[in-house]
Amino acid sequence: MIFYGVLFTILVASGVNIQYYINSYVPDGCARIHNEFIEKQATKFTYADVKDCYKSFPFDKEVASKTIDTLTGLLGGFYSFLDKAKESPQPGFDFKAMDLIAELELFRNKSYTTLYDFTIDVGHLFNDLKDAHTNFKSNCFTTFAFYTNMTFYSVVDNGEQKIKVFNDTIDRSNIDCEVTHIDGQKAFQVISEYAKNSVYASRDLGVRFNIALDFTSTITSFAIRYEIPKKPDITYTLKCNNSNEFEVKRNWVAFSSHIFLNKFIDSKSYFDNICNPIKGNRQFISSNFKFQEITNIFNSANSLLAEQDQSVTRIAIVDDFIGFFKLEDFGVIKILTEYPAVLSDDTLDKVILGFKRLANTGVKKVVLDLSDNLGGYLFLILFFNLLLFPNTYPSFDFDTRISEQMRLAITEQFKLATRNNIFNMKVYVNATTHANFTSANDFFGNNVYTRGGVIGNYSNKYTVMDDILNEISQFILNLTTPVSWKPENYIILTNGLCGSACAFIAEHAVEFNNVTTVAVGGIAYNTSLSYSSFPGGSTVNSTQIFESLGKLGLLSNNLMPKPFPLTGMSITFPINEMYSKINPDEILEFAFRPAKFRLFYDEKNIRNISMLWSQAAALIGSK
Ligand SMILES: *[C@@H]1O[C@H](CO)[C@@H](O)[C@H](O)[C@H]1NC(C)=O
Ligand SMILES: *[C@@H]1O[C@H](CO)[C@@H](O)[C@H](O)[C@H]1NC(C)=O
Ligand SMILES: *[C@@H]1O[C@H](CO)[C@@H](O)[C@H](O)[C@H]1NC(C)=O
Ligand SMILES: *[C@@H]1O[C@H](CO)[C@@H](O)[C@H](O)[C@H]1NC(C)=O
Ligand SMILES: *[C@@H]1O[C@H](CO)[C@@H](O)[C@H](O)[C@H]1NC(C)=O
Ligand SMILES: *[C@@H]1O[C@H](CO)[C@@H](O)[C@H](O)[C@H]1NC(C)=O
Ligand SMILES: *[C@@H]1O[C@H](CO)[C@@H](O)[C@H](O)[C@H]1NC(C)=O
Ligand SMILES: *[C@@H]1O[C@H](CO)[C@@H](O)[C@H](O)[C@H]1NC(C)=O
Ligand SMILES: *[C@@H]1O[C@H](CO)[C@@H](O)[C@H](O)[C@H]1NC(C)=O
Ligand SMILES: *[C@@H]1O[C@H](CO)[C@@H](O)[C@H](O)[C@H]1NC(C)=O
Ligand SMILES: *[C@@H]1O[C@H](CO)[C@@H](O)[C@H](O)[C@H]1NC(C)=O
Ligand SMILES: CC(=O)N[C@H]1CO[C@H](CO)[C@@H](O)[C@@H]1O
Repeated sequence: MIFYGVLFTILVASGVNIQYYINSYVPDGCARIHNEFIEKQATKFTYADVKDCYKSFPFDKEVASKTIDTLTGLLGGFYSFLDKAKESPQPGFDFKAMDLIAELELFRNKSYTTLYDFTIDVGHLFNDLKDAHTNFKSNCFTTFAFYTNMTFYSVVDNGEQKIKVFNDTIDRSNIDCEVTHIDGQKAFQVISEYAKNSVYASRDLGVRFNIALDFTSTITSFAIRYEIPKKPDITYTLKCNNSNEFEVKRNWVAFSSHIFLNKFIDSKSYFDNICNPIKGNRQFISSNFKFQEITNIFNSANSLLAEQDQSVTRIAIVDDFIGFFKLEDFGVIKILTEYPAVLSDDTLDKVILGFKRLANTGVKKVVLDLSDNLGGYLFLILFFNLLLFPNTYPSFDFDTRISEQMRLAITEQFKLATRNNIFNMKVYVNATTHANFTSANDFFGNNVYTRGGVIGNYSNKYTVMDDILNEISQFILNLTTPVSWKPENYIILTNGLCGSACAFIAEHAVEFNNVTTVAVGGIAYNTSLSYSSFPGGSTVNSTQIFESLGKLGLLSNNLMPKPFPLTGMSITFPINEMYSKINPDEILEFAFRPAKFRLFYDEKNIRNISMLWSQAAALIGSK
């Protein structure tokens, strides 16, 4: 099969460079890190070392100004939600409605001491949108992660929400103790504020609260961070076994891996090789990998079950992708990602075999666990939607905001038909007629909508080509008869961190098939919690945009943005919008969709996922 490369995901990448090594001493933070690395093979460093290294690059007004030019050019030209993001949130959502370009313009007059301060401040502006897809990053400041060797969870105890210690690799007797205070403030308050201000991967604050405590995902959490914490240490007040409270003071320790540590000897080489590497000399390493290197925690279907759990039968596992389990009288399908390392006919065969084996056990109820899932290929969305619900159409409708720049790029791509171009709209068809787009104007149409007070042009609605759907359906039919479960036999279980492609699958199950949903965790005093986040649209990064424009000969066109002043900088964002089926004028990214049912974590189900699965399965068929 041809695997359709459109991405619905948030893969954050960072740049590294070729190894080079000169034995000289420079008294700066980056050099101290290098020396520790060489002399002691250290991969853990002090707060002060990393802070001094990161803050060794002075603010440069010229770099800042060019960065703002590139950002406003890219967003103005290609960001699908530029105007939509100016509208205030629907009830249930919490984000800053803003004119992103106007806000960026304000940075031109701001002054900073260091490049770090500028970069982080601009990053925070993007984060205020609370959209995991829309990000500004510099590789310069993602080399280290900060950690205090403690992770947390939250329970609701007699109506009171508490924070507890999930794991403490320094003193295991602290595990399960209540954290009453963090730096003297109520722990629940501190985590909630962190979720509100610093977590950005959901527009739902309750989901952000879950993410703040999440230690399996690659997204910044309270316990594991990429930004320099405000101070070098943190004090937790613990209360264990109803005994007296006591304080544990921990230093933030900064972790990195050999891959990055081999790239520099001092701040100059750090800058040249990580912040601004020479083009062509860049390799990308996903932060997934980085995170695994740092904490050795990873998400694999095999490691979901803490120990050999007698209550669970493993039916089939396609590792790092999907697991099939049977418990009591129900089945569990755990999808970890739609971005498996290998996507081939063989992988899909194995997935289909898992479905078949689970069906053959005779289970009549299925929990579809989509927690901690950050998305992946459009191809796999279609595959899962056709496999699970062969009787409904597998896709939503899309459209694109047609700026002058977008119009030019799509028009040129129609003429030149270059390969692997993000402006290639011939992979889609008219959503009404399912006819191919034969010209750019066919695609553009003449829809005019007012969003955030701005009148804008939007393309005809489009969807996926029937040929692609038929091929996937045929592939499935070649291997199996349609699964026998009906939509009412499923329940979707998530912690709300079911993003992008995952959100697409969940929203499709709900909107097209009435599948019921249950969300776990969140903030207890809020009655509702989203089952998915950032459905967005397909996402691209700035590198892809510049490469695609390059193929069209548009890089030096006056309308188009100029590259970032530092090659380590990049942004990602969605380039199209996805519409609800039930409310055809509603953009899913901005639609608050709470789960029908709600569960909370407790001291047991936080460590024993099969208990959570049983709680979810018990809701199948209930009102
Ligand atoms: C941009 O996206 C491409 C394709 O997914 C990926 O290979 C590349 O690493 C990304 N680059 C950055 C800077 O994120
Ligand atoms: C920046 O400052 C200049 C001069 O002080 C002023 O004219 C301009 O309007 C300011 N720009 C913004 C975006 O605030
Ligand atoms: C706590 O962390 C240690 C060290 O990484 C690990 O061996 C142990 O399994 C973890 N405990 C729990 C309950 O996750
Ligand atoms: C803290 O955690 C890191 C990463 O898991 C580990 O390498 C280190 O040994 C831990 N420190 C202590 C003192 O246990
Ligand atoms: C709390 O009790 C458990 C067992 O009851 C024990 O293992 C643990 O060390 C105790 N924690 C503290 C801090 O006393
Ligand atoms: C998890 O909970 C189930 C159901 O209560 C129980 O049968 C099983 O033994 C538990 N597993 C572990 C590893 O504690
Ligand atoms: C595509 O669909 C729109 C309605 O969404 C319709 O107005 C338009 O004429 C169609 N274009 C073609 C080429 O079929
Ligand atoms: C539409 O385009 C695809 C490939 O771009 C082609 O395979 C298909 O035959 C076309 N369909 C029609 C009806 O022209
Ligand atoms: C919308 O498209 C029309 C026709 O191409 C053009 O004249 C107009 O300026 C566009 N409006 C906006 C807001 O881009
Ligand atoms: C399905 O099977 C038929 C007959 O074996 C084969 O020709 C066709 O290529 C297969 N289709 C897919 C999509 O695998
Ligand atoms: C879903 O449920 C609603 C109301 O309960 C009903 O109107 C609708 O037809 C159902 N849709 C499907 C696809 O079953
Ligand atoms: C869904 C919902 O009710 N969300 C609310 C949860 O609480 C915060 C803060 O009180 C509100 O901002 C949310 O709207």
